Amino acid sequence: MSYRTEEVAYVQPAQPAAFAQVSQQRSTAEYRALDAAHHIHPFSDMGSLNKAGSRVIVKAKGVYVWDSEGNQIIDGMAGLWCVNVGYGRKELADAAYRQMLELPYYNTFFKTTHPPVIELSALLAELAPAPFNHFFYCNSGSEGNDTVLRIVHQFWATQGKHAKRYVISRKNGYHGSTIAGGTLGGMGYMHEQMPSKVENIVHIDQPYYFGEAEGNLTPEEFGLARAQQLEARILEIGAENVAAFIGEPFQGAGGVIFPPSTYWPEIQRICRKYDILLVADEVIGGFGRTGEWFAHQHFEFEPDLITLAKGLTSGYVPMGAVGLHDRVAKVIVENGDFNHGLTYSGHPVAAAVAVANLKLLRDEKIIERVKTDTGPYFQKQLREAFANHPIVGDISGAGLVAGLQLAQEPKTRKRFANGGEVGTICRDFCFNGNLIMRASGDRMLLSPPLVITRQEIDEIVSKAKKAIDATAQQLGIS
Ligand code: PXG
Repeated sequence: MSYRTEEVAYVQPAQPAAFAQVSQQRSTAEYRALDAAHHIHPFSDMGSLNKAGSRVIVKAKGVYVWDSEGNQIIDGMAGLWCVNVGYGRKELADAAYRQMLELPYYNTFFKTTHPPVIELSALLAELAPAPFNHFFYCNSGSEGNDTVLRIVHQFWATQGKHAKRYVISRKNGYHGSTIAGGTLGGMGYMHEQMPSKVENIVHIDQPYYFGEAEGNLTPEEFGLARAQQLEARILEIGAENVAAFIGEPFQGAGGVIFPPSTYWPEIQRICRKYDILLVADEVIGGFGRTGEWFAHQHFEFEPDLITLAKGLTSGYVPMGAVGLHDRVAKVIVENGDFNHGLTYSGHPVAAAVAVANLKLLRDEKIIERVKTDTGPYFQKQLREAFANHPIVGDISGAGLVAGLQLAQEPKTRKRFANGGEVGTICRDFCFNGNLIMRASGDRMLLSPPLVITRQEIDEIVSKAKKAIDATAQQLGIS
C-alpha cells in the first residue's frame, strides 16, 4: 500500500476548544493506514500493531497530550520519562529558532567550538555536584553509554592498566539500545535478539526486594546482599581485570525499582576498595526526577561518570552527554587524543535548547518544588489511594517517579504468574481512561512532567485508581 501526499483529502478533526491550534492534515484512519504502510515502530510487534492501529498524538500542552480524535490525555510518563518542563514551552522553541538562524550547525572536531556548547558546559558545571566540571556530548542515552565505555577504557589504558577491561552491570537494568547499550542493559529479550554483543560485560542480580528477596531478609539486609554480589564477581574476575560498574540509581524501564538504603553506599565502598570506576546512568534520574538535580544525590553516593539525556533538553530535541568527575577528566584531558566523537556532538541547536531548558528548571525553581511540595504530595496521595488495595503490593519512588507493584497476594509478596499480561490489562484500562501510565511486567510506572500541579496529580491518582480497580475486577480479585 502506498499513498501520495497530494492525493489525500484534508479531513477536519473533532475540535474541542483546547485543540483548535492543531494543523492536522489527515483523518485518523488515513494516518493509521500510512503509518502501517511505511513506519516501523521501536520495540513493537508491527503485525499486531498494524491490525489494531496506533493512537495518533497530534498536540501537547503542559502535562496533557491530544490524539487525532480530540481526546485529552494526561501524560503520566512525561513522554518517555523526558519532558521535565512540560509541553509547549515557548522559551525552548525560541532558543531553537534563534540558534537555527544564527548558526544551525558547526562541529567541534577540528579545533573549533561555538557559544551554545560553551554556555551549556559552563551551566552544567554550575548545576552538577562540585566535582563534575567536564562534559562530552552525543545524541541519546545509548550513545552516552557507548561514550562511557570509551572513556572508561581510555582512563585505564592511559595509566597502563590495559587488563582492566570488564564492566559489571545488572540484570533488568536498561542502558539503551545500541549494541553497547543493549549489552550493558540486562534485558533478556534484547540479548536474545543480539547475537553480537560487546565483549567483557557481565551482569549481577538487581536490588529488587519485592520480587527477589528470599526468606525473612529485611530490605536493608537484602540491599547489602545484592551489593555484595558485586564484590564476589570482582573477586571471581580479578580486580586487576575490572574497569567499571554501571547502574541506574533507580531502575527506570525495569520497573522504577528503588534499591534499599544500604545498597549504594555498599556499592561505592566496593568500587573504591578495588579501584573500579563507578558509573551512574542518570538518563532518567537526572534533572530533577527525585527532587534532586541528580538521582545519585538522592541516594547519596559519588559516581565517577554520569550518563545524561532525556531531561537535559526535556526531550524537545535529542541530546545526550557524559559528565566526568574531576579525577577522570584529569586523566582524559592530560593524556593525548581521545578518539571518539559524533557529527552532532554538542550540536548548537540542541545545546541552545538544553541551556534554555536548564535555565527554566533553575530559575522557576521547578526541582525545588518537586522536592518540597509536589513530590511529597504525589507520593502521599499514591500511598493513601492504594493502601490495602487487593492487588497493589508495594509502591516505590521519590519525587515525581513511582512504581506500583501489582501482585496476586500483596501481603506475602506473591506475584502474578503471568505478570506481563496483568500489566498490559491495566495499561489498556489507563489508556482508555485517558491516562498514560507505563507497564513494566506487573509494575505500573508513573513519571509525569515536573511542572505538574497538585490538582493534576489528583487527576492522575484517581484515574490510576479506576484503572487498577478495573484490573482487579477483571481478574476477579476483590
Ligand atoms: N539509560 C537509561 C537509564 C534509560 O532509561 C537509555 C539509557 C537510553 O537512552 P536513549 O536516548 O538512547 O533511548 C535509557 C532510555 C521505556 C523506555 O519504555 C525507556 C528508555 C527508552 C525508551 C523506552 O521505559 N530509556
